[in-house]
Amino acid sequence: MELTRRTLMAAGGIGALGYVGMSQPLGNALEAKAASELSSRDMPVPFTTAFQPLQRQLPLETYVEKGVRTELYSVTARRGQARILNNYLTPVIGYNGKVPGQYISVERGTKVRLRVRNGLDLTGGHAGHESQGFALSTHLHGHASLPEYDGYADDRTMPGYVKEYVYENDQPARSIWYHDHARHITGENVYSGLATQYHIRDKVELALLPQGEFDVPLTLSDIMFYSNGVARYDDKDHSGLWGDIVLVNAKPWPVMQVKRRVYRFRLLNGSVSRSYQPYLSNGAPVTMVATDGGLMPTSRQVTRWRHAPAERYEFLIDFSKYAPGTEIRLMNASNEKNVDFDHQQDHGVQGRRRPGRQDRPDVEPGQHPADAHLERRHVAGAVAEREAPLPGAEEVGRHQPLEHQRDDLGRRHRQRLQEGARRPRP
Ligand SMILES: [Cu+2]
Repeated sequence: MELTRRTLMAAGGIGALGYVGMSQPLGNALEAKAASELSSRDMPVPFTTAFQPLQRQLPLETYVEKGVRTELYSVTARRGQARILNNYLTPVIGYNGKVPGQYISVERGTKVRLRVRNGLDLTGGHAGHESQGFALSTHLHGHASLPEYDGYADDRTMPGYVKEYVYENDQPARSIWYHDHARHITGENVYSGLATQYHIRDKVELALLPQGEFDVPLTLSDIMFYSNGVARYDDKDHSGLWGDIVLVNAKPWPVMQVKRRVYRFRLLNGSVSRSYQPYLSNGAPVTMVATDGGLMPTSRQVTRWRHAPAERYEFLIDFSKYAPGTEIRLMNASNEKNVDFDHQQDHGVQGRRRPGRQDRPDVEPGQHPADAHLERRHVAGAVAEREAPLPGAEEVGRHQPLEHQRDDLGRRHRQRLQEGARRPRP
């Protein structure tokens, strides 16, 4: 169905409060375009797909372990299908087979045990690595992980095995994410769907920023398809991959309805190569409140920012000041080298309000952007080195078959660790 601009707007008004999507301005196209082979009938039409909120994963168990509150999570990396296009189900590989994956949200100081099972194939695998099967390694990007839980590219978990990662979450509130990190195939595994958000909460953030349904995780990615709806991976011999369809939470250029109040967005760029320069279509600034390192010392009004792969930004948009029915798009003014995009329509995040409802602004005290001056943080009490108990070296990173899992890694000994070893890896 061909939608004209006018009918698109009308269609968007049904149930939608906002449009979420990204756009590319016309520019000099690169020589080698990596484009979908979808027919125009199957090609997604911007602003016709409903926004899909990320679902939160709940812990299997919560208990106290040596005085520390601990949550146990378990995910299995396996094949599944995702409804990305209207006319096809796309095969994906996701945590629990889901794309987008469910995110984890944990309070600062709560320990997380994350069991990642490899439920993928013993044979087959990605192009060029068939003999290895689908190896996995999980990296919690932005977390100060101990080395044995950091997801080094060669710390592989093979099909049929599980590795339990232990995360202390001893950092101030921030939006981080976990994704596959296996050697040579990180890009392909992330592209296939093995990536999702992970939030550390704390009291400072709780007092300042919107929560619950007004705290919205957005994961950006780009993708291209074969004509049958199967995702196509073409990184031009590891030089990069630029899909011609931009997804937000695995939906192409979706539409999100918003209420007349302040929202908090946690925007992760989960694209393999593409960076973005987001800005709002009406020229208004967003109130930037957090970056990869968590809350900024003070909020900033920002009209445009550069957003590279793997980076996270948290920002507030106050929709209370707009009349019902207003559309605001999140646009992309990326640079020319990053434009390799065949569908140059005006794609964007739009905030649209349902006409005739919610006449009064719905802004809660302490959540208005003007109040969002955040606590200045000090690097006080940092020490050069510390002592930390570690599993015995022979146990570290050992993979345990599914049927032989043990909660206790066994003998422990004390080992001096340089504080620097606890820094998160990029
Ligand atoms: Cu990463």
